[in-house]
Amino acid sequence: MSHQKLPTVFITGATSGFGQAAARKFGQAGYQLVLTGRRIERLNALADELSPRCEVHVAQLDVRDATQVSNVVDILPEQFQNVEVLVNNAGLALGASPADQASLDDWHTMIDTNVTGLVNVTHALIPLLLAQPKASIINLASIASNWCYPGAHVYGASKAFVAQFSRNLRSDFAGTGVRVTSLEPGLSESEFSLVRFNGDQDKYNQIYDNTNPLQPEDIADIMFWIAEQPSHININSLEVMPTSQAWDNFKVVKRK
Ligand code: NDP
Ligand code: 8X3
Repeated sequence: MSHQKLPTVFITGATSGFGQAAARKFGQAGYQLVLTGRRIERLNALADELSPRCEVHVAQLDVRDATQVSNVVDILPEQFQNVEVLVNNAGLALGASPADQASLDDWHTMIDTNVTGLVNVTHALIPLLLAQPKASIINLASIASNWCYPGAHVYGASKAFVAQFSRNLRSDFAGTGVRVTSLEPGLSESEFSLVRFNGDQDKYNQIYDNTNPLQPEDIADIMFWIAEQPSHININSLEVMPTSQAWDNFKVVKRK
């Protein structure tokens, strides 16, 4: 099959959840894909699935490692250098226990991935994005960027960084073709909650059972809609929850 050469979408964390669904959504529309993540066998399987429809380049990548990130970008085949969409999606939460019971290693891993990793990838790809007449950076923040809940401590703070970084990038890129969006989903069903609770399937079930959560395909559809906006439109931030999720009262703790 001959492919019409469309722009490239660079996706971090394409091995699962939102990133994998985004690969399918953009790939089915014919975009070229650069699929990255640490689990290379999953990337290869996804490339096999999608390559009849689009051109795919896979690269094993741990976003925490700035050298790896710049190597992957430096050796991108020429055909994939027209990066028009960056989906900065790789990320994780580890644990949800109160701060005094949290692991410092987990805190560092969340900051290294959600903050440093996202910054590493963004910095490496800015030159390619700026070279396009129209481009989009879609950063996966969270409702936890905007709202507090017990046990969110470093995860929520790392996503608040993503939201504010997105706004600040907008300031710097005003007047260029590069748009930036902070995408802020709420409860969504993916391996996210298995990772968060160290593979505990019972906790995973408790979180999602009877909630009708967002699905990765819902988020991928939204990413695609953001990227496909006419070039004069920038979606600054987009917060989305399942209908079954909403805010609750502030708590007031009575003196004993
Ligand atoms: P998943 O756990 O399904 O996917 C996470 C992806 O991130 C995987 O592909 C994983 O790939 C990748 N990843 C994790 N660490 C690294 C790393 N160090 N280097 C490279 N890739 C990494 O979760 P979701 O799809 O649900 O989450 C995607 C993003 O959306 C995350 O940033 C998450 O915080 C955010 N989010 C999730 C919500 C939810 O409720 N699910 C809601 C709001 C935001 P691999 O392990 O192969 O490297
Ligand atoms: C993931 C959504 O509500 O678990 O970012 O923080 S939440």
